[in-house]
Amino acid sequence: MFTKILIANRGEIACRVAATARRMGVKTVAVYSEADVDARHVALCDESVPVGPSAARESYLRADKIIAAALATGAQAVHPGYGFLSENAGFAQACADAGISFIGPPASAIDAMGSKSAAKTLMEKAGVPLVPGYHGEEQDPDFLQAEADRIGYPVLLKASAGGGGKGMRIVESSEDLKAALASCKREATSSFGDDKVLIEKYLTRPRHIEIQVFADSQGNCVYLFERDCSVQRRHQKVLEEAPAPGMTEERRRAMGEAAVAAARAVGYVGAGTVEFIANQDGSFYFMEMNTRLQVEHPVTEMITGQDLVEWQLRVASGEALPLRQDQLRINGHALEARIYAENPDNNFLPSIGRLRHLRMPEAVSFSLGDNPAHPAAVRIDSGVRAGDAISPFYDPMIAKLIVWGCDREEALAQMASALSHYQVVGLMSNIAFLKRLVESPPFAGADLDTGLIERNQDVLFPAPQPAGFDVLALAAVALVLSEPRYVASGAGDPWARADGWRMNMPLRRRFHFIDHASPLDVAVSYRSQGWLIEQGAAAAQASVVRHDGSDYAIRLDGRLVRGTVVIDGEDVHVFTGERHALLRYIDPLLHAGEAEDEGGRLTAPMPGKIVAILVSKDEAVLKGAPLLIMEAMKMEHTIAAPRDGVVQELLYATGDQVEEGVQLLSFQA
Ligand code: MV4
Repeated sequence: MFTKILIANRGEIACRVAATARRMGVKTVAVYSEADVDARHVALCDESVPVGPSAARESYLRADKIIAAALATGAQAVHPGYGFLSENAGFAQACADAGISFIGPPASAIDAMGSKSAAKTLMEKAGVPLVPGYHGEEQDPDFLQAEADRIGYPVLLKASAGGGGKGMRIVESSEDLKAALASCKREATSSFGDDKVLIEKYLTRPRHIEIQVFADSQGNCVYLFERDCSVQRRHQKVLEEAPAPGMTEERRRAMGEAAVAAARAVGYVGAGTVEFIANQDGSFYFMEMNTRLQVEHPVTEMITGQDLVEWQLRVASGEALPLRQDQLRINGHALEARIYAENPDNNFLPSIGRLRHLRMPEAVSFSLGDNPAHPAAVRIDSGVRAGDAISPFYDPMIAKLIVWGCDREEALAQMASALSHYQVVGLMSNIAFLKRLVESPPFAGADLDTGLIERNQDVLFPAPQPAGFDVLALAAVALVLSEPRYVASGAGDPWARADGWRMNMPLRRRFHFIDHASPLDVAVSYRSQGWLIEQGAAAAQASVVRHDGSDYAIRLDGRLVRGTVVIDGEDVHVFTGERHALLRYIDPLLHAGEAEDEGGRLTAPMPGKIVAILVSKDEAVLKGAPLLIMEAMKMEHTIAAPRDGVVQELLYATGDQVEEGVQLLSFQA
């Protein structure tokens, strides 16, 4: 076994590899770009080497720098992870030439699977089923039309050099073929510099089912069963599971043996995935082979009880596969959801930012748990921690959430529950979308195909629901309790009392929220034991049962309501398990103050009494920090810092009456 490996990657897969290496007593070397100086994968490795600027092209994709780092640190092997250099035959060869083991297949196997039509020819020879079609050299339009007529419509034209859905045309009938062919060839030329196309029978409701294979350098090759990755959006996988729903033992063996034949045909060594496209009736055809470990490998680990990274290290160091085919079994069901920093309501645009608040369900990381017979119910593989940034430089995946259950139903319930307990503040995420997806009738009922998301837009992208009373009550209570006079309580200061004690009760305050562009007002009246909360026609007596950081349990007229409230500037996030509501908290006087703040003068917006001064002279405050509280007409109004700055002079004291328009304090930005 190696004593030291270099991990030529970042993020969750780099952390994933580091975790197994550590468990096996293998030292690790991280590489990192400028953006990743403080990244989790660097912290998890024993050593680290900088490899250049943030842009991947100048760092993680620089084979020369990665190999130099391996040589400089004495690493015997390089793990490429996925993406970046993982399927780069030139890199695999350069490692071999430098005397470093590439933890992956030989360069020749990567090359053989790189070209679509060449791979098809190889697979055909190996007896691997192909979609009925034509993938030869002859490109004469009349000939191709005759081939399409023979195959039967609809057919799919695919650019031979293409991939990922680019350069594809569905043709419904013979009359449309020539025009589609010309357009497909134009796109193939401009995108890939090669106008060669192939024709396939078009499968109307296909499933994406892939087989995990593993080969060693001694001629052994096994399959570790299948994963169903049909739930995709624009060729990006969203949910993956193992085993595939509806798979029969007979079909599983046929697909597994076809995948092993595919791997053997290219002299494969290491972890690989053979992708098939399957009809609803179960018939399946080879699509392509991914010559690396895949993002979704954990679902296979959970159902087989095997650590695939451990297998990779063993195989790369020359050992035989740990198990034979007849020793491999499927245990239970696993699902993986990819948690992304993106906005599902805006075309899944990546959402860049910092993870200002991150709460995860109880889970193991990068492992199967302690009991191989009963794997961990929840596993999270992530490359980021609370406070880390999702930058524009790399893939915006936050984490992979993996669950295991005795059967699919149990796994689905685990997934829904885990997603409910996953809280992210600071950027948009797809968590709510994933929850709707796993609970949607077609997914829950395993009615899977690659068009599932497209076809179920109404269920998956519902109109936003306005925040309910409980959510607004939690937000209002959290805002009251987060005010400095409650937090920084001083003995003898009546304003520090959380029980709502007031000299002239009752005091009624109004909170203005905006929820999906609709204003919502909540009135809070102080009572001896808590508050009366009113919103629209609803009202309830509220009291605090528990308050621990951002977690609240409040009683609303005898009902216990729990939630997490994260106040992030004017954004108030309320997590109740059921949902994540984002309310914009509007302090009208904060905004009035902005308008009335000229040259550091902060003026009273109305006549009233100063009831609390929350800052002292020379204190530095951040924009939006409450400076003092006025009371006018039995309502409290907070005067907040218009920007980051320093309090210079306090011009009034607690208890003073002030006229409208007088300067309250001076403030230096
Ligand atoms: C197909 C197909 C239907 N029939 N081939 C899309 C990307 C490329 N790698 C293969 N793709 C497809 N090929 C035939 N003959 C439907 C797709 C397809 C798809 C395949 C797998 C996963 C998701 C997909 C989403 C849309 C289309």
